Amino acid sequence: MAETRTRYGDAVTEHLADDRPVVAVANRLPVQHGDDGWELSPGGLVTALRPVMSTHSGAWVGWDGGAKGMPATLPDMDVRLVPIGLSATQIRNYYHGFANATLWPLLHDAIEKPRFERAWWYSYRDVNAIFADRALAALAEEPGAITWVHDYHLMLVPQLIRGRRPDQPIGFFLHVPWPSPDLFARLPWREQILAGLLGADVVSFHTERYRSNFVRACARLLAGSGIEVRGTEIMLPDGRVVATTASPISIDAAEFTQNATAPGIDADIEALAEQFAGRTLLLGVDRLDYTKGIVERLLAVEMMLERNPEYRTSLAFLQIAMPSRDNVREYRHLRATVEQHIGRINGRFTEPGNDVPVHYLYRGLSQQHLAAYYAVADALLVTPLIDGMNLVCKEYVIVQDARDENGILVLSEFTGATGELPQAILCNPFDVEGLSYRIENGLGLPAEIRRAAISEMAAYVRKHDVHRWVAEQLTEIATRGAKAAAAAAAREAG
Ligand code: ADQ
Repeated sequence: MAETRTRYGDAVTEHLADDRPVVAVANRLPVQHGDDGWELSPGGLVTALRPVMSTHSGAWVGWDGGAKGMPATLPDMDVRLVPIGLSATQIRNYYHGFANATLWPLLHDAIEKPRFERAWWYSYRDVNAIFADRALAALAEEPGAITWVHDYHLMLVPQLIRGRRPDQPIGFFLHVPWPSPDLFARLPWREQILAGLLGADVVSFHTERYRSNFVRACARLLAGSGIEVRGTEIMLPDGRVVATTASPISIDAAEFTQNATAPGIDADIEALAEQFAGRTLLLGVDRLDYTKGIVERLLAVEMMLERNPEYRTSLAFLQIAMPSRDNVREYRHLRATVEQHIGRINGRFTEPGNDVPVHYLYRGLSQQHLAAYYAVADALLVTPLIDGMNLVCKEYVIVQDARDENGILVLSEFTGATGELPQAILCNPFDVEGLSYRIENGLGLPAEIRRAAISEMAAYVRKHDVHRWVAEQLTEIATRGAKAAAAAAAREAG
């Protein structure tokens, strides 16, 4: 771990303008109990925040997930853990309800119908107030700290902190898309959510489109409240200015490169190469979520098998699905649907005496195991119907490049990542037949072209890695916070 700290430390200080403490506020605390005791949990947000937490002091405020006996600080880091316990009713109403069955589908273009329940909203308000109280208590112990609030679970927190700490630098980052104002307008509590976010000095999104959707929602739904939009800034009636930015998140490219070349991975790769020997391997890696286009991907593979009988023995598709939110009915339904499709496809196309064409793992894997799968896959199919960013595609190009491979990345145009990785084979997953042809055509590209695309995408991801994202975010929050405090002091004096 000491070695890890040095690596992150070098990478972060290279970018970082200041080293003030950070109080991060996110739905979940980033630790879990593993075989060797408490460890950092996997997942996009933890990966993103880990570098800053290894070089900054501060605190992380989040739900303990019901875990008992959690350590007081992050393993090997100078960051206090501030655990919040939630009742069974709060978990049902705030988390499974408002966060995952109202906001998640609404913010993902309502591809599943959002459910609106007043009891869920009241619980969301209450739980956001608890998070804000705990963040304020943590801030009292961290003079000069920056507050960094994350994601759709906590959109009221910036305003709740602002009300009690007018001079506090506050940033908010949304990890999911922001839909068009027409869609967002369906939310019965839309003004409250917008006002909650406008408590921050900086509200950030992955892409320019989400940012501009948000600003347009403010202009339209808060018209008459005295706000004024000027470019990317929103002027509030009390004189405060809220900046909005587009800041695509990324991965720790150095860490994935290291995973791809670590001792031990060769044995994993060899085992997989043997398992899929003589077959072209297509791979999907996702949380099992209806936004990820897993069904469309399966149907596209089915069409390929239908059109090309030789593929039935020469091609394999492996879907690795991480269990997710199985307390929400849409997710249980999705799992059943995915497993039905897999059963049907294998039933139709497994040739006697041969392996099945579709392989399926329903579990989380270690980063190193995942790297081995990325290394051997001839194609990664990233086909979300909508996805704020998507980190899996960035992980794949880094591992492929580190292993000098020439796999293809088939990437949905409805991911945030699409704007950053134009060398991918872009696809529209709603057009399942078109998707099946895109995959086929991609597999037919000459090796040098595929290799060049991987290498260009990897170079981009290495340059725009998560360390740079963290540094830019914190610098922006600190700068904007200082400006706001100076403006407030001037208003008071004058
Ligand atoms: P997610 O929807 O969770 O994140 P994604 O960005 O793809 O989606 O990140 C998933 C992470 O989980 C990746 O790091 C991946 O390696 C890991 N993972 C997936 N399947 C796994 C498995 N079976 N075992 C182990 N690890 C697995 C949300 C938004 C995204 C946004 C991120 C970060 O929905 O759009 O990119 O936050 O902001």
